[in-house]
Amino acid sequence: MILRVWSTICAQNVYEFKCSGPKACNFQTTRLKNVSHTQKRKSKTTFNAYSVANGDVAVMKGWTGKILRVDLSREKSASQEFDADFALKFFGGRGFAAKLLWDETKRGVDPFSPENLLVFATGPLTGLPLPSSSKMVVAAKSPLTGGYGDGNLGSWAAVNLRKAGYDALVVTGTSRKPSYIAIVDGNVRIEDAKEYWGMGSFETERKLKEKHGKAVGVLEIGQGGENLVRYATVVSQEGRSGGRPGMGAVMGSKKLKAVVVEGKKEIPLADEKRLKELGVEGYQSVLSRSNYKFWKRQGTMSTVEWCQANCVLPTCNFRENVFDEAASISGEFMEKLKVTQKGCPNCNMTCGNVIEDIEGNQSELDYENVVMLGSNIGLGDLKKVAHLNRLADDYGLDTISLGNTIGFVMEASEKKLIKEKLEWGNHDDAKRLIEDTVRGEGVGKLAAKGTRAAAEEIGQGSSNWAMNVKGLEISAYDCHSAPGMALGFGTCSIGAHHKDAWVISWEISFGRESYGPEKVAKVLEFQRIRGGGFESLVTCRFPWIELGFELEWYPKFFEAATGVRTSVEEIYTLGDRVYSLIRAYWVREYGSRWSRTMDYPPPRWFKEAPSKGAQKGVKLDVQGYDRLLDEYYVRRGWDKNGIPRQTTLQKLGLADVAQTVGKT
Ligand code: PTT
Ligand code: SF4
Repeated sequence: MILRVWSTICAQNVYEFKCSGPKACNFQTTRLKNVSHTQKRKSKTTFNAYSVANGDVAVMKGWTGKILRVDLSREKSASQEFDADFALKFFGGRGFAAKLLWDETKRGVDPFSPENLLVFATGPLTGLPLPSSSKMVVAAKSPLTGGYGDGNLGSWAAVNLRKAGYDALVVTGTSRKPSYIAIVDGNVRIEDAKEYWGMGSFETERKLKEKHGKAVGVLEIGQGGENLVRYATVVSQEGRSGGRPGMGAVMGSKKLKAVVVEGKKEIPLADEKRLKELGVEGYQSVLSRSNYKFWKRQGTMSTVEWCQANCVLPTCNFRENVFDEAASISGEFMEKLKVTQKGCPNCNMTCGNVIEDIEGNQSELDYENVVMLGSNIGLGDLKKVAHLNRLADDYGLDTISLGNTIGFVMEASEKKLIKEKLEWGNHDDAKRLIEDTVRGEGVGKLAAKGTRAAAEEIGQGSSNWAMNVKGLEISAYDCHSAPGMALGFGTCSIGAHHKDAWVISWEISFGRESYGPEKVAKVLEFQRIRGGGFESLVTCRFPWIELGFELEWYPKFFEAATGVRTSVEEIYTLGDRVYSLIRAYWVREYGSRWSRTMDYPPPRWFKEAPSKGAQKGVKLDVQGYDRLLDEYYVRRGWDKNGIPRQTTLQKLGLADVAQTVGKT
C-alpha cells in the first residue's frame, strides 16, 4: 500500500495513514493486506512515542519507502511500498530484516530452501553525507546456527541501493542456473552468471565492474558460498565481508552469484540543508578527536597488544589467553608492513590496513582476522596470516568461524580424534584445510559445517572445546576471566559475536572478577545501542565506540533525514524491541530444543583454566554465570529460560509475536 501522508498524535497513540490506493503485489505481507485507503487505528501499545518536527503532518522522508522483491524461482521482481508504522517501529537494517523473517519464513524453514529469505537492508542514515554511513545488513535464517543470522558490511552497493530508490532488497526462491541480479539503468534484471560461477570474489567483482561500469556497487560470493560452507559470507570491494552466520551460503543455495546496483536518484530528505550542515560538522568533529591519528595508523589492529597485555588474546583454540609471538602479529608490527589503507564509502576513518602477504598480494587486515587466523591457530607470522586472510576474502569465508574451525581441527588432530595431521602454527596445514573446506574434501568436509556440527560428528568430549554459542563461533576475546564479556557472547542475538555487547574493555577497567549486576547492565546498554541502534539506523559504530563521537549526534541526523524527532532513549527502546523479536525467532525455530543452556558460553571456559600468564588458573564460575543470566532475563522481561514474556512483547509493540511465543 502506498503511503503518501502520515501523522502521529502521540498523546493518544492514534496513527493516520492516507494511501493512494490498493497495490497489486505478489509479495503480500500482513501489513500490506491490512491497510485500507484511509485508515485510522487506535494503538494500545506503548512503543516509542514519536513526534513529528514542524507540526503534526509530514511527508514521509528519509526512507525511500520501498523494498525491492526478487523471486528467483519465478524470475520476477516487484517494488513493494511499506508504511510509516513499519519504518518507525523497526527503522531499517536489522529491525527490518528481523520483522520480515518473522513474518515471512515458516517455522522450521530449511535455510537452504527457496523459502528462506535473503534480506539486504539499509537504514534511514545509509548513503547520506554523514560520517561512516555506507553500511548495510545482510540477513537470513542461518544454516550455521538454525536461528536468526545477519552481518553488517560497508559497500557502494549499500549507498547505491538507496540511490536506486530502495531501502531493502529481499530475495526469495532459487534460480535454476547461476545468476546475478542487476539493478541498473532503472531496471531490475536477473542475468546469467554462468561465466562467473566458480570464480573467487575478487575476480567476480572486477569482471562485473568491467561489464557494468566502475560506479556500480557489487555484492558477491566466492566459492565458499557456492559450495555452501556454512560460514560463507557476502563480500564487496575486496575486503568488506559480512554475514558471518552463513549469509553467503544462503546466497549460494539460491544460485545467486552477485547483486550489481547502480544508484542515480536523490534520497528524499526532510531537511536537506540541516542534514548537510550536520554532515560537515560531524565529519569535522570526527577529525578533531584526540585519537584520530592513531586510529588511522592502526585501526582495530592495536587491540592485539591490548588483549595480550590483559590476557584475553585467543591462543591455540582458546586454550590459552597469551601468545608468545603476539608482538609479531601486533598493530605496531603491522605498521611496518603497511602498504595502503582502505575503507567503506562516506568514511573519513578508513580503517582497513593493507599489507602484502607471502605471495606479494594485498590483504586487508583487522584485529579479528589476524587473531583468529594467527594466535588462535598458533601462527605468529603476519605475512602468512595475511595470506590465509586473503584466501578467506577471496573464497568468501568468515575469518572468525574459519579460525575457530582450524583451531578445533588442529586440536582434534593433536588429540588423535581424526586421522589427518595438522600442527599448531603450520601455515601449509591451515592453507590446505581452507582449500579442502571450500572443496568439501577430506577433513574439510567436516570443517565446512562449523565447530558445533563437527564436534557432534567426532564426539569424544570435543563439544567442550568447540568454541561457539548457538553454533556461531566466538570472536577474538578469551573469556576465562571476563564474565561480562562471556554474557555478551552468550546472549548475542546471532550467536557468539562481539558486535552487540563488546564490554570487555569496560569490564577490565571496572573489575573483571565481579559477577555483579553492573555487568548485566553494561551488556544490556551495549546490546540496545549497538545491537539495536547502529544495526537498525544502519551506520558504522566506530566513530562512537572508537573515537568517542557522541551518541546525541544520531537523533539529530535521524530528524534531519526523516523529519521525525527521536532520542537516544527511544533508540534504546528500539533495541529492546529488535532484541526480543529476534529472541522470539530463535525460540520459534528451536521449539522444544530451546533451553537456557543455549545462552551458555562453551564449556572450556568453565572447565579448563589457561596454564600461563597473569590469569593462569582462572576460569569462569558456573553459579556466577547463572546469576548473571537470571538477572539478565529479569531485566529483559524474559522468563527463566530466556523466553520473552507476553507482557514484554506487548509493551514493545509486538502483540502479534506474543501470540506465537511468549510466556505470561
Ligand atoms: C564482522 C566480523 C568482523 S568484526 C571482522 S573484523 W571487526 C571480520 N572481518 C572479516 C573480513 O574482513 N574478511 C572475512 N573474510 N571475514 C571476516 N569476518 C569477520 O567479520 C567491518 C568493520 C569492523 S572490522 C567492525 S568490528 C565493525 N563492525 C560493525 C558492525 O557489526 N555493525 C556496525 N553498525 N558497524 C560496524 N563497524 C565495523 O565494521 P559481520 P566491513 Mg563485516 C576483511 O560483517 O558479519 O558483521 O562480521 O563489514 O565492511 O568489512 O566492516 O575487528
Ligand atoms: Fe568502514 Fe572502518 Fe569507516 Fe567503519 S570506520 S565505515 S568499518 S572504514
